[in-house]
Amino acid sequence: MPELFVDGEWRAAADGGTRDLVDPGTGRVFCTVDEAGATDAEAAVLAARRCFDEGSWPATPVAERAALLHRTADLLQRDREEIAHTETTDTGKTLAESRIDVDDVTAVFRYYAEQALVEVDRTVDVGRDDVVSRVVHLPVGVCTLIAPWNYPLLQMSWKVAPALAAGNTVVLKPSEVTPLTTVLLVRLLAEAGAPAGAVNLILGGGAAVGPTLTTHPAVDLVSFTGGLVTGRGILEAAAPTVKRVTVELGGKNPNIVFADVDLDTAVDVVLTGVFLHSGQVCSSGTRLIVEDSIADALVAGVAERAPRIRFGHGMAEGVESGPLVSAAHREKVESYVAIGLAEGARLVTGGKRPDDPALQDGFFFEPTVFDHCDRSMRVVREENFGPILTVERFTTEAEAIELANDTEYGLAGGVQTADVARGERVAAALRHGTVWINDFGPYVPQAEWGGMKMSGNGRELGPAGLAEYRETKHVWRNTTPAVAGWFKG
Ligand code: TXE
Repeated sequence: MPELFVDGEWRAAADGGTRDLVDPGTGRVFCTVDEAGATDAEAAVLAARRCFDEGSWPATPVAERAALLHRTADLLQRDREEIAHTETTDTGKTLAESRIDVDDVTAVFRYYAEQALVEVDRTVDVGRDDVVSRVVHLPVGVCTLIAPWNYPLLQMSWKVAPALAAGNTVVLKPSEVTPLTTVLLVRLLAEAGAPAGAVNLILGGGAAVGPTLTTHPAVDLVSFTGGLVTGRGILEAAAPTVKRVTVELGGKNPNIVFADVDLDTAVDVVLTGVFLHSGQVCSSGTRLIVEDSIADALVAGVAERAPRIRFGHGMAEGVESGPLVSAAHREKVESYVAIGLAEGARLVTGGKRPDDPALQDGFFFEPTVFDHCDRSMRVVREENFGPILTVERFTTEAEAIELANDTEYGLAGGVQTADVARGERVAAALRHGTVWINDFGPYVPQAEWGGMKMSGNGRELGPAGLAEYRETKHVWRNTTPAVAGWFKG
């Protein structure tokens, strides 16, 4: 079956384009998919526009839209194993992680099915008996939804579920590196009963289809998750037509550890925070900011455990971490190891590809720790999206906060301390969209997710994640029209 979905039909690319997909765990091509060009992208946008303007989806009663989301959630669970296997082959992440992703995504669809029904329209008391004033909410229109490769199904679902719940029509553009679970999701949405044109799918490279999807006058909103440079370009591309744009652009996330913590627990939190999914997480805790008096012990603890992380193909039993997503991405991560070394950071562990003969074909990279870093270093400041932990030291609380906020990003941060008041104080002072106290990483559908500063604008998840996809309109009705008498002539 072809992989592009336009106006309710599966089709191949107009120009016959295809792309080979590579299993990052083996380095081998495992399938070939259709690859769209600008003509297909435009067809998808116009199909979404027609569906929106003719009203089949926006006019569907909200309870029916919610029911479709619930049906999709049921289907995600029905196909959980197939989807998880596909995600693991496509991204390299472990099967356990992929299963968690499917369950999380299911919860997101259910959350927005319920959230869609929450009444947000209101009447306004304007202080006059002859006026009825209402504030109502409407779908924004045609939404382009662009997702990256690290959490393909999850990040697309954070966009699709609220967009459809609010009555928008959508064009999905997954990463060309990892498109397969989005294809499965679109199949399920169609099976669940999405009308033709409500959901459209374009696979393709950003440079080939991105301009059409982000500049076309028929598109009202662009929601993008990906890298900072691409995000900036999309904001600029969308500006001439004044589209609504929300972007989540990653982070360089601090994890502050005070000396009063239980050391073993702190080591574990730091390890999980930075090395999960080989560091390919936008909220990864890459900057360890540790109180000087325990720094040596904490770094030694992390350096002792990091090499024991069990690598392998994501599908293999007992594997704790998979490879990086591509050869090109591994080269980027390697370049940051070279940068760190050149900047004088002290390499404590890792910094290279594993020696294990069984890991030579996949894009594996060892968990890496750089000690004695400072914030002027590029390896500390720039997102490399790999398994690299940098260590900075502090002596006072104020210094820890200052270091943690000294980044152009602002997505997530953590503070580990036994002192509850201090944990709350530091959390309040951090300019990051999510702050964990004595933890690092959890999120829930009910709580907003997004960045401050150059980590982006707008929010996903939570009520705000639905509000992004709604227009607000004020309707004023004069019940007894009469001459105002303002102009006398
Ligand atoms: O991302 P891109 P890349 C960061 C991470 C990584 C870097 C680059 O640091 O090393 O970004 O990764 C689509 N118009 N993050 O190059 O280019 C593209 O096809 C429209 C952080 O893979 O941002 C894909 O679907 N779309 C991030 C999506 O944008 C365009 C997660 C993301 O790709 C486009 C991933 C264009 N002109 C990487 N060009 C996070 N926030 O979690 C590309 N795309």
